[in-house]
Amino acid sequence: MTDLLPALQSPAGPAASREAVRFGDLSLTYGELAAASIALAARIADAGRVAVRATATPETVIAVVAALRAGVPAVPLNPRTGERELAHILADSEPTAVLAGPEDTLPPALEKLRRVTVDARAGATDEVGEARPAVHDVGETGPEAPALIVYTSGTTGPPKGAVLPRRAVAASLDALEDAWGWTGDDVLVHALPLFHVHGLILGVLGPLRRGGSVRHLGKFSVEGVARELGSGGTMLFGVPTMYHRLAEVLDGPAGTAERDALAASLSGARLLVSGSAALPVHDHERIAAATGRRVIERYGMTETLMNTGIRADGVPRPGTVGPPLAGVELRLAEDDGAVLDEPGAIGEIQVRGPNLFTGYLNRPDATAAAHTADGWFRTGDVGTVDADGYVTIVGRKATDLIKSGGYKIGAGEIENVLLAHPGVREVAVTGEEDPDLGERVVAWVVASDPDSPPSPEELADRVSAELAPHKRPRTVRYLDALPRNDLGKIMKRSLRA
Ligand code: MCA
Ligand code: AMP
Repeated sequence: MTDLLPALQSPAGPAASREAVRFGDLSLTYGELAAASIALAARIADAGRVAVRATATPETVIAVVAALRAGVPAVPLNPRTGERELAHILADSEPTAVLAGPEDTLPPALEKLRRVTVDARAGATDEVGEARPAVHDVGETGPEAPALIVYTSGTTGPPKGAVLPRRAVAASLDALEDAWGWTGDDVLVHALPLFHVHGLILGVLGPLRRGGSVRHLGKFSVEGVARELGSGGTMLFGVPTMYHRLAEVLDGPAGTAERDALAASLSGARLLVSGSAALPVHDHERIAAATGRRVIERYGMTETLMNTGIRADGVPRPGTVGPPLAGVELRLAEDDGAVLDEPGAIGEIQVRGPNLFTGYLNRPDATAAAHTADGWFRTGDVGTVDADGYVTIVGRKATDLIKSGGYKIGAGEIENVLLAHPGVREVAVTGEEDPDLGERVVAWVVASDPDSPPSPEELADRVSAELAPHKRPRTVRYLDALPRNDLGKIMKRSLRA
């Protein structure tokens, strides 16, 4: 445990009485979290791999910390994952148990696994270490041992499990400590889901590694951000959609209580950080104008954790994601693999460093395809590097990846679900610009019976039930035929136009 979360080594450590996590009225001190995770680790020590139903609750934090403590890789699951996607993730990752809160009702696919109910009070009244043996680092806990397996969408096919070793988690969080002067005195505020890198690794393990604390809002709200930053929060993490919603309120008339409270709380924060997608310069400027504070961006990926970031003591430059973080090597390359080093060149961003994953679970083909022959990871993002090392992301190589609300969504997975609907003859899914979500999922549908096409709601519900609600098409457009080239390939770019 000392390798990743030293402050949680023992329930009686120096930080025992300090608040570690807070979700609404529920909070855990370091002592309570250490005790509960020690008790849980003992119950899962023999599990090869565990699934964690990653609700925004203290139980999820206990479950993940216990898995790290036991050296058992954890697979965080979106509690709203639909049947098809869940079946894929379970078949692929083969967990032997599912860790869930006492109140959780499990979907049938998870009911088949051994359920381990997380008890937030476990260990609290026990003589920990006497009533039952305390578990410290019983499983595989070397630097290359897998800590987490996080599923991420690709252009085609079902999501792939990115295997994240303990070394990558430690390296990336320490590089952020260096860039942001992140300490145990920081109180992080966020409302990010706990089944992705941003919310779980940066947003929970980040503060715990520093011995600081995190206040999770449960569900994003402008009022919640203002309240928590106005009462001790020092840092805010969010996706651009969240900052856009803050900017919308800040842009309103001064003198309203909501707007002024928000402006005051943001002005007082030490660090406002955006990531997972590009924050439009317009929103950067609106927030700066109302608060005098600059949001800083960092650039990462599930497979690489964090690659670049504006430093707390650096020059914030809206529209850029800052220089590479400590330990990260970054270069630009052409399609043919030629490395670009002339100033102003635009190419694919490739990275190398201790922050990288070890590969996709069960997918050596995809792992190999994602790397160059000389061992660099191909991000698929296209960017430039300024003379002073600042990176700007200008686009993405794949047209079939959509970033909506900061979630990566593959067009192919949605097309496969919609094509299985009897009312759909042909379909193409694209991303379209959206002021709130960045991009919104759009389905272009050729109905089997043009006189009675399936409704947009029916198609959205189908995708929500099979994949996840955030993957549902927000817009459905009906066509008589899809535009195809001479080879019969759908011309998505002309759909977008
Ligand atoms: C509406 N809803 C439906 C349907 N229609 N549910 C099921 N079926 C339908 N047909 C419900 C939803 O369930 C939800 O219910 C409500 O409507 C709105 O949901 P949603 O559309 O998801 O909310 P939103 O307002 O559009 O969400 C915006 C958001 C969200 C809060 C910004 O997109 C978000 O949390 N994004 C974070 C993504 C993220 O963390 N990405 C990190 C990965 P209810 O109201 O009950 O909720 S990237 C990463 O990790 C890398 C490393 C990086 O760089 O960070
Ligand atoms: P994911 O695969 O869900 O982890 O998302 C990773 C992708 O999010 C990256 O490859 C980028 O395309 C995008 N991304 C993350 N942070 C930023 C940022 N600050 N600006 C622009 N794009 C970003």
